[in-house]
Amino acid sequence: TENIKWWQKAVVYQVYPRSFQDADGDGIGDLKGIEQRLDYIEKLGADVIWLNPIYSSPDKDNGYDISNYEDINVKFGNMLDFDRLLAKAHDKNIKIVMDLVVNHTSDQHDWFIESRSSKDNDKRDFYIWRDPVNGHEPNNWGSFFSGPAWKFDEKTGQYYLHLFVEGQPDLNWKNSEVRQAVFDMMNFWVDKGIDGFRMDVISLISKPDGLPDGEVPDGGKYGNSDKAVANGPHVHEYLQEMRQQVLNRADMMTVGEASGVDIPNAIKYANSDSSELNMVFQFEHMGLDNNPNPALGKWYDKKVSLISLKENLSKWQNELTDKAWNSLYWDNHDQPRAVSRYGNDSEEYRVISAKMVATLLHFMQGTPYVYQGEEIGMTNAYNLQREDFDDVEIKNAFKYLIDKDHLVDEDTMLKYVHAKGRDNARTPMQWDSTENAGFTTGKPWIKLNANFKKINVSQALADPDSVFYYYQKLIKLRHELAIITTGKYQLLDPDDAQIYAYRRVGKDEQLLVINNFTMQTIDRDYDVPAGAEILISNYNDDAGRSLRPYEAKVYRFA
Ligand code: ISL
Repeated sequence: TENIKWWQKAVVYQVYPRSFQDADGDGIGDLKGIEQRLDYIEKLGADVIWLNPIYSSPDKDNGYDISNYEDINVKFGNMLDFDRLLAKAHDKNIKIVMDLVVNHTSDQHDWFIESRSSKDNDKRDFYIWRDPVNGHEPNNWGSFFSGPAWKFDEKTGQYYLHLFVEGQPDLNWKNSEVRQAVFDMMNFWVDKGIDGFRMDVISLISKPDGLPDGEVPDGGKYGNSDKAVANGPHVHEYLQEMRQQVLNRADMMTVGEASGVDIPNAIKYANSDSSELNMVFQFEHMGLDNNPNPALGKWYDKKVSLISLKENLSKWQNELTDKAWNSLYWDNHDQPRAVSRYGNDSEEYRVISAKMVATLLHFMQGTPYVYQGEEIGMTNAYNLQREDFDDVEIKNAFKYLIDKDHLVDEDTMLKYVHAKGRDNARTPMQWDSTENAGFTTGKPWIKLNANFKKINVSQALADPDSVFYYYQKLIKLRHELAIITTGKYQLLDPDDAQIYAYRRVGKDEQLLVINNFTMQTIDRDYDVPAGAEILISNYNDDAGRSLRPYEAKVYRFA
């Protein structure tokens, strides 16, 4: 246990500033609002806050298009507000991890404004410019958010690459001046005393030589740029350089968002030899409930099969053991709500199944991430209609998949968006049952989930059986019991399609974690030794071998 790093025992709470708490009444969450709610995060027991981007941005992709890395988005406040938030969080022993978005900038960033001004500008090579090929795009890559990944720029007659929206041109990491500029900017934040970085799509920064076409999925129009670009030829080299020039300057926590990462690459990114990052967000379990038609990608509304989920999560647990470190997450600002996706958000089962889903994740090995509202069992926002959505991914999906490419009809698409759309996670935090859920006194930037009168923080804090207190207990257990950090993971019954059970095995004790994924009562015998203690459970009594709907329990024994 001596070798355990602080971030291996930590639980991270993700704050999406736009939707957390508005202090100035403009309908948009802000830094002062987060400061007002620090007591709440402290009460939950989280060690670290990860802040989604708060930098200057035209907000073409909610802050993931940054126009000035060293300034704060005016909607969120200013640098003094940030400094105060950081100091107040540190007073409470809460660390702050910043989002780092350096695969691309905004097209309004000075670097890009210069770069696009002429072919011989100093900054031309900061981005990825190519001549047209036979009058069209340089290759067949599609943008992550529908449509082509190239934009033609009239002024200089070349295309620039944007893996995300047009307003997010990709930086050219091959250029050492780009890397130096990014490292200098990171050091500006390190010098302020922040505690780490969550690195946006860091697996995509090194583009393959020659930018070869991607594979076009059946029925699709564009080549898969994710597969073509992920874990590119120099990515590990660049991250090692970053480690040397920036990350080693302080005791920080780093997590790379690693779209398209596989196990061998994860072992490099998150190796325990401290050469690159501490951990990555892998995406495989997020893709298990994709549409069987690859041209529709994530847009689908069927639940994941428990067997495939087990197989995948167990692979990550087992193969990283003693080599690298896992992050653990069910949801974030890009994913639907955990209880809606993996549990059951009906009135009858919401609370119990939210606790089950939490139990399953929080006893695994890795650093758990809790996305704002998950800890009170917030659900997907089924009341939002096509005209209510704000997210550019959803808007583009309607535009391309229905209106242009006719791959799906509008009603079906709306069902898919209610199941998978990013705005499910982005509706305002539900603090209480007053107007706008206590989020703002103004007009909220996005519609609230209609269920806020029932599902909110003030209700949760008043109810000892709430999802909130269950998360509080899970976090406390992780802090207290080393086995949750160090125990060896062992999956039980991989072919059981209803129950997800596993052990964590330590030197002189073990944990047995049992989760009923269904609304049926199911009988199972796990040979629990007499005298085993129940560490935590989402029912108030124990029915032994009989597992009730969404029952979760954890036994501890020698
Ligand atoms: O959101 C996704 C699927 O719905 C992902 O494909 C997502 O685009 C990918 O994980 C990258 O996400 C990150 O970078 C994007 C930004 O829009 C996301 O919010 C961010 O988490 C571009 O910066």
